[in-house]
Amino acid sequence: MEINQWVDELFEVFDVDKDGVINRREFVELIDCLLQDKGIRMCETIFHRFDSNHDNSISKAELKEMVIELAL
Ligand SMILES: [Ca+2]
Ligand SMILES: [Ca+2]
Repeated sequence: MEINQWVDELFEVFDVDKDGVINRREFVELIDCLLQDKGIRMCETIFHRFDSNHDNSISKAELKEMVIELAL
């Protein structure tokens, strides 16, 4: 998935009030989703996005990629 498309999807999901920006409350939800296994669809998407070798787990290297890419 191309990065801008990925960002668009993240934004679409987490800009809950659709005001075009991610506020702190929305950001907390985003990070909450990214960092916890809540089983919602977006988490699945995130998981598959960063499980580069598709072994159904996130290795330290893959997590590093995620942190770099998402600038966490
Ligand atoms: Ca918003
Ligand atoms: Ca993996």
